[in-house]
Amino acid sequence: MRRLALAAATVVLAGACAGEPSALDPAGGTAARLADLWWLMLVVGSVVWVVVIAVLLRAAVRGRDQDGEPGAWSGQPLVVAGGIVLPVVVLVPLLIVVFRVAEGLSHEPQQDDVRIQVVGEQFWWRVAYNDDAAAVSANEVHVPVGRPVTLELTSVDVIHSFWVPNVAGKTDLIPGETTYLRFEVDRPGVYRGFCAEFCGIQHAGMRLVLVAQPAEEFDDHVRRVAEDAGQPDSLLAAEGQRVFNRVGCADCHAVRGTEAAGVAGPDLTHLASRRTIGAGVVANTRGNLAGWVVNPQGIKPGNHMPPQPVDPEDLEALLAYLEGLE
Ligand code: HEC
Ligand SMILES: [Cu+2]
Repeated sequence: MRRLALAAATVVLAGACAGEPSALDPAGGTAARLADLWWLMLVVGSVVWVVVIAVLLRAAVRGRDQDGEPGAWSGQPLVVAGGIVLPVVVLVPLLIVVFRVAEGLSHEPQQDDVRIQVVGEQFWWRVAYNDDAAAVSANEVHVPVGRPVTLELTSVDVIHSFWVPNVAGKTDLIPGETTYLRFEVDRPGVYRGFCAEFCGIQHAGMRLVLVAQPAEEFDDHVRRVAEDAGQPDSLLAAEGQRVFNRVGCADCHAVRGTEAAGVAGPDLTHLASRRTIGAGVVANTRGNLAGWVVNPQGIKPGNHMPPQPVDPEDLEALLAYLEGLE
């Protein structure tokens, strides 16, 4: 009995974990409609379960009637009522509600939407604002609160799926095709997201951060993302820039406004202002950055950045440079 109580308490407590990311803690109308549908299904499913268990228990306790005669609740009437009428009465209204919710979640982009392009790559997200080749970032999607946003999603390798549970449902990113995810966020905040379709060894390490902020802040952000990198602000950082280009980082990474124009990896023009490195795997701190540059395979095994054998002095300079990419 105590064990049962403990198990029940655990389930109840776990249910109270409103900490994000959670599809049951909606940050906007789109997610709220999905959460409502989830609760409705839970309630209906629970009622059906309770009824079935009650009937089962009654049958188990009572057993067969003494006289061997079937009772009123048996045979064909029971099959018709319990097997056909009841499911139709329960499932058809539910189906209608599901269709109506799905219709309300139109994925078709509208004229005035904020448009953001997101490209899935093993194992990170390329992000661009307003179809602008300059306004490119990675692994962090900013959106304004209170305005409809359309994400234009595609992939360059395998199928990925974009999922920020507090904000909207999952949408696949499919090579050679564009899919749309339309949503609105009402509550400013930083929401965590994931790739929700197995895409390779680092699928679980393909995460992202969605930052919902007031419209002016969002506009500022997009303007800043579109800017070129500033000049290195110290001799050490300037040396770091030379190292960056010399040891081959520039073959895979772009720093706009410099000769580095690689496209195999995330754009690093404003790396220092991002919250994470390695697509949400670790926080963007000096220690993590150093660890990542020297041995990205140690932090995220199987990702597509090879280890970089950089001398300690060169690393010092490289870090000064990277940390200056605000
Ligand atoms: C062969 C291509 C390649 C080379 C060379 C390379 N990188 Fe990368 N880099 C990548 C890829 C791919 C990723 C994305 C890995 C992931 O998250 O799955 C990445 C990720 C990063 C990130 C994290 C970015 C973010 O926003 O998450 C940093 C920082 C970085 N690289 C710095 C460097 C530096 C500095 C060098 C040179 C010492 C370098 N890289 C060399 C391909 C490369
Ligand atoms: Cu993926």
